[in-house]
Amino acid sequence: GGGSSEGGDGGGGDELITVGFAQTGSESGWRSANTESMKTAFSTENGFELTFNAADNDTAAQIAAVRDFINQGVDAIVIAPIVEDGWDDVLQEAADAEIPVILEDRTVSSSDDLFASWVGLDFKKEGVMAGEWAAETFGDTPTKMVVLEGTTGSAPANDRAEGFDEAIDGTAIEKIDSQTGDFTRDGGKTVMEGFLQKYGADGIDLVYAHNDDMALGAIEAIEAAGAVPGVDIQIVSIDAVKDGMQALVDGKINFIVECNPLLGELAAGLVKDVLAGDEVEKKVYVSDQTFTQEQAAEVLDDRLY
Ligand code: GYE
Repeated sequence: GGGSSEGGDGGGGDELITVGFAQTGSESGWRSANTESMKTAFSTENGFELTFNAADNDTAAQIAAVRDFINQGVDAIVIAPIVEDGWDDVLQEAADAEIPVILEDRTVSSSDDLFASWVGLDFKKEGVMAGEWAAETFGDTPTKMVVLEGTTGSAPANDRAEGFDEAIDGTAIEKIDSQTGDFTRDGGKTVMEGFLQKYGADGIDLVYAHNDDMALGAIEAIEAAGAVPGVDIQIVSIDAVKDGMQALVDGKINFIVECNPLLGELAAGLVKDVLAGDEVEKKVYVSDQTFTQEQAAEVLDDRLY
C-alpha cells in the first residue's frame, strides 16, 4: 500500500485513502446511478480521495486506466470490468505492487486470488427470473422471441442469456434472433429496427432485453414500425431504472427484473476493511426483486434510481 495523501479537510490531519475507480463508461441509466452512488460513497467526507475514470466501454482503455492507478501508487483500486476475460496480467501487476483490487458490479474470469473482493448482483438469477416470467406468460403458446444482448463478453450479458435460456427450456418460446445492442438505448433501437425489417412486427411476439435502456430503444423502433409495444410485442427487461419503470407503468414493457446499482457504500466499506487487514467475503451479493406493471405503479414514486 502506502502512498496516502494528506487530508485536505483540515479535520485533524487524517489521511485520505486514495482510490482509483475504473468505471465501464456511461452506457445506461443504471450506469449513471452506479457512478453517482460510487462518487458519493468515495467522497472526501467519507475519507477518500477518488480518481474516477470512465472507459467509454473500451476494454483496452479500461485496462490502461488500471495501469495508471498502479503507477500512481493509489491505496486501492476498484474496477467495474467491462468484460470478463483479459484481466489476469493487470490484476497480477496490482498484486505485485501490493495494491488491493475490489471489483464492483461485473465479474471477471480470472482466479479469485487476483482480487480481494467483489460486490454486485446475481446476473444469472436475474436472467432466470426474467425467463420464468416468459415461461409462465407464454408457456405452450408458440412464441417468436428476439433478444437484445448486453455488451459482448460482459458478465451480465453472458449470465443473463444463460439464466433466461435455462428458464424457458421446454416451453414453446423460440429464440429466432439475438444480437448485441451494447446496453445502450441507441443500440437497442438499431438492433430492433433490423429485427423488425427482417421478421416484420407480426413475426415477433416477445423481446428479451438485457437492460431497460435497450428495451426503451426497442419501444421507439416498434412504435415507428406502427406496432404497439407491450401489446403486439411484449417486452421483458432487467434493471428497473426510472425510465424503465415508467415504461412498465405505461404498459409498454410487460415485466422488469431489478438490478440494484446502489453499490457505492458496500464497495467503500470493503475497501476500508481490506486496507485495515480485516477479513472480507470474496463475493458479496445484493438481492434483486421483480416488478409487474401493477407493482411498478405502486412503487414508482419511491424509487431511488
Ligand atoms: O444492467 C446495464 C449496464 O453491469 C449490471 O450494465 C450492469 C449492467 C446494467 O449498462 O444497464
